[in-house]
Parts: sequence; structure tokens; C-alpha cells
Amino acid sequence: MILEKKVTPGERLRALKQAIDRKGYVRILEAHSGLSGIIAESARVQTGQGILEYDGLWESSLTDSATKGLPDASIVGCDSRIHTIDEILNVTSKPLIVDGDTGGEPAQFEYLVQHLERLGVSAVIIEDKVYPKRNSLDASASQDLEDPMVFAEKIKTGKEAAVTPDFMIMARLESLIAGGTVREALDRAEKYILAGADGIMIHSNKPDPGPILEFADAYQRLCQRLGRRPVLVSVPTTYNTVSDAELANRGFNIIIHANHMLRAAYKAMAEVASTILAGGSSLEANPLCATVPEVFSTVGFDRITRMDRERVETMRRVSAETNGAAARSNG
Ligand code: SPV
Ligand code: MG
Repeated sequence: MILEKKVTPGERLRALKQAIDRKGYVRILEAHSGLSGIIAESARVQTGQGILEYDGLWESSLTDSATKGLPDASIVGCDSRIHTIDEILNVTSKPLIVDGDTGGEPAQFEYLVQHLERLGVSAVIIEDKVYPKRNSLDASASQDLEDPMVFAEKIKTGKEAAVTPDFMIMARLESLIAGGTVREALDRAEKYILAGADGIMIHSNKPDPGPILEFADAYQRLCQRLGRRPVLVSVPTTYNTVSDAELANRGFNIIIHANHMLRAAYKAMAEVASTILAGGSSLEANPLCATVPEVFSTVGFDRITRMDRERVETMRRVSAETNGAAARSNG
């Protein structure tokens, strides 16, 4: 894939903040590979209000791990995550937000921040749980919260490690995931804002958006009191009866659809696998699959073969002209 839109790491990094400033809120879609990144980035829908597209991508620990056939439990290491991140950056141009899990210990977090900033990632979000963490969507898993002052120190360390103020470090509140209250989440938010967090993500694994919206209202008041309002982030996987526009109306600036590309691919692959097995040939699976030319075009294979043809054509023309000139000078 050769990008239509070329972008430097610095331009891409700054583009997230610029989009939030310009639009008030951004819509972000998960990617777990180069191909899913290209598909997420190039999605377009024509509506009465114009063409809709995503503002950026989310590199999720859940879907990066699942793509490797592994559980989201601090098993996939930092270098492997960076490999996936680099793969996505290599073939896309929109801003990328990285799920940094707990961020590890402060020295590991410094390394992560510096590496991500150098690559052109716009933001990293770390969650206030203890390492090794368990994915937040499993309500039966143990969800142990970090001491908020220890976590606040990690935010400070990350802010000091970043080279530019454009790279954003966001704190993810896991209080509701761990069975705590909105009040507890707000107390933690205050500490993380004072530590320099550029954003606050309030997470929930319940279908009821009530506590999230209650948090958003109280967050406005908290930020007024503190005189600073870091961007507010929502991941409405379980409470998706509320629309992105409604979340934005309540004060959310970043809305992340965090795992849908992986879940869609999973379902499609499982269906195709059983259809071919049952059908005795792949014929019945054709309507379930993208065509090979579609895949060729998406990953830039078409462009290579067109260049090959043009090169052969040029060589033929040059050789015909050279032969013609030689014949004329001999005759
Ligand atoms: C992820 O996408 O990996 C997340 C969000 O951390 S969640 O899975 O909802 O915890
Ligand atoms: Mg995660």
C-alpha cells in the first residue's frame, strides 16, 4: 500500500489535538493489523450532512492480543505491540491512539512514551490497575486497582519523558470496572488531572450508560473547579444504546469503538470456514468473501502490476526507437 495522503510522524501526532479543537469530538475505530487499519481509515459513508469518516484509529490490547490468538492479560509484550503499531502506521495516515494497558512500571512507561511519540502516535491511554491486568470487559475477572498516588506519579513520569506537549498521555479510570462508584472515579480523576493527564477515560462494562453520563456531568464541575479540562474519553462497547452524538453532547471529546473490526473479522472467518467445510467446495463461500481483486487493490498490488506494465511498455518503445534509428543510419 502506497499512501494516497502522505504525512510525517509529527503532522500525524498533532492531527488528533487539531481535530478535537476543530470539531469538538472525534470518532475513533479499532485496528489490529495493517489491513484493518486501511479499511478503518478508508471507510466513507455519504449522508445528508456530507461524507462521514473516522477521525483516527485505536490500537487495542484486546484485539492485538486476540489477533495473535492470545488472551488480553498482559501476555503480549511491549515490543510485539509496537510491531503491530508500526504495521498500522506504515499503511495509514490518520491519528493513532494506543492502549498502553497499565503502562508497566515507570521506567517501562518512559520507554513506551518515547517510542510512541517518535513513531507519530498521538496519544497513549493507561489504566489505573495493577500489572498484570485482566481485560475490563470480563466482569468476573479480578480487577485490582493501583494506588491512585502511584498511578499519578506514573502520569508525571510519562509527561516528563515526552519530548513535545503535543503527545497526549491519558488516564483511564477503572473504578466502575472494579465495582467502585462514580464518586471514587472522580476522586481519582482529580489526582490524575493534577498530575498532568491530557485526557481522562471513564470506563464501564455495564450496558447502562447512566453512571458514565453521571460521571460526565460531574467531570464538567470538577474541571471548572480545577481550571483545566483534559479531554474526556468514552469506549461505549457495552452501553452502545447511547449514540456518539449524544455522548459528545454530554461532554465526551473522544469516542472509541474499541474492538469491532476484530469481532467482525472473527465472525466472518468462522462463517466462511464452516461454509467451505460443509459445502465440499468454496463456491458457496464466494458471497461471504471479498474478491481477490478487491484485496489486491486495497493493499496496493494493482499499483505494482501497473508499474510493471508501464516499465515493459517503456522498454519496448525505447528499444523500437533505438532499432529504428540504427536502421535509418545503416540504410
Ligand atoms: C481494549 O480495547 O483493549 C481496551 C478496551 O482496553 S476494553 O477491552 O473495553 O477494556
Ligand atoms: Mg486494553
